[in-house]
Amino acid sequence: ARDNIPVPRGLPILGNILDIQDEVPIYGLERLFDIHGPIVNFNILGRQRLMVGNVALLSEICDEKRFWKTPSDALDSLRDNPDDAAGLFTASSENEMDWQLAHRILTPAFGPLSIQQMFDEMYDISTQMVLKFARLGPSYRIPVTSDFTRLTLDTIALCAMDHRFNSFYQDDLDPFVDAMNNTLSASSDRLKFGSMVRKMLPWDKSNEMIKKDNDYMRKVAMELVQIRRENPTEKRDLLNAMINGVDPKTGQKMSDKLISANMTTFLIAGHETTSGLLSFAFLFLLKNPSAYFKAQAEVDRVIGRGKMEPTHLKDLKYIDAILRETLRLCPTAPAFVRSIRKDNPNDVEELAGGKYAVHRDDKVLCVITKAQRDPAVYGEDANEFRPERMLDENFNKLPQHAWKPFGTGVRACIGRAFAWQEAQMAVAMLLQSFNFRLDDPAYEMKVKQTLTIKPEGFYMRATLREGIS
Ligand code: MNH
Repeated sequence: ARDNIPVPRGLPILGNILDIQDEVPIYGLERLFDIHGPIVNFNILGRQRLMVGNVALLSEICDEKRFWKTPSDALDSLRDNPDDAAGLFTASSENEMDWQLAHRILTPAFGPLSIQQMFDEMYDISTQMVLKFARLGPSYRIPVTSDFTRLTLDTIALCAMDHRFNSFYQDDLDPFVDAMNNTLSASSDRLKFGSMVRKMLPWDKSNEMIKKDNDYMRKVAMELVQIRRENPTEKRDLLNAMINGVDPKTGQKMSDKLISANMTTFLIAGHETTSGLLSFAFLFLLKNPSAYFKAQAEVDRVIGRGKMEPTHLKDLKYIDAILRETLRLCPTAPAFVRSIRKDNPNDVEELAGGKYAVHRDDKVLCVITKAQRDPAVYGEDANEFRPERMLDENFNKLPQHAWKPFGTGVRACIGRAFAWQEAQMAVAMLLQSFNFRLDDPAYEMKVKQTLTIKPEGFYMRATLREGIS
């Protein structure tokens, strides 16, 4: 069964490195699917990897009885120092201490009720963005991903730990963002030939720099924990949930190291992907005027000219569909990795009724940029932006594992409801106040990948709508 999985011919030692070279690493992988089909066994510097790129195979790999998440090599540079605790995102699935404990304490803190209570703080930051666009006016060339990064970073920091980065009042993004971007680019560069060679050179400094950046981020997070310990508050934010939370199963609390590891995780995982989602969503809207007008009409009908309230969120059905369709075509976290569960007694798991085999040591890359364009599920127009297919009545009929931008199973995104509310609010509040247009009408989507993906070189202009002041 293993022989049925295509193995693209590669070079000695280097393997398939050259096959996947692309400015956007994920495109390199997609090319291999186009040549070899929905499952490929490729090799990078002697390390074998399987990858799947259609819904049928993805659904099997998402089976929680047989497989589970395994942190990918690409996350190595993000991984916490070995003597530190691991954040939820990078912890291995059998890590009883770090993942299980933090997961049990944090799950209610990310539940629907807690997220609703964050409405006012999210509104505060969104308003800062609206005021910025209004005051700078149509002559301001909005650097879309930077301004959405200001929004999402400030929002997670305020909601998670009552900290204000005040990014909308500064030209340069916070040094924390620089440190984070450096480690994210370094992770994604691991697939690039040039950087692989560079890393082997004795004078290479990249590992030292990653360590420096990681240490800086950890230091910022540790300070925030200490400040809170010295100045306790009643605020119901994530930091207090971690400091005061008691694990219902073991009665244990989270250590400061574990709290700060997760604080860093939230700051990173909590803004990069959502900012990419909003950027792609606005690009799709500006490229698809009929979707744009429907979304604006929905905002006018549901919210009107007054202040947005929490009760409006559930009625923004078309905006939900836009966000879902955006994450289908441009899942900002484009892949995840799974392997056979440790407690699964089978050393081989068969796929497609015995046609293929996954072995105990295999890591399987689930490439959702590809699977979420599977014509068998989404039809011949799978590559087109068509929010209607994501309206509730259609979305609820999709196969269970056809749409996985938030990952799957117990290791799925804990921040999904948070990200959703934040994105709904940003889209609604912006469409309520402004008419947008592309700065350069000829701009075509160019993707930049630093582990996550976002559009590059995308600028827009905002004009206040009539009757808004
Ligand atoms: Mn998030 C896990 C995508 C927003 C915090 N997130 C994941 C995974 C995906 C993902 C995919 C699973 C990765 C894997 O299997 O290896 N996350 C997103 C997307 C958005 C997003 C597309 C926004 C859009 N995530 C957020 C926000 C937060 C957050 C906002 C925090 C406030 N995500 C996490 C954490 C995990 C995670 C923490 C790890 C959960 C776990 O393993 O238990």
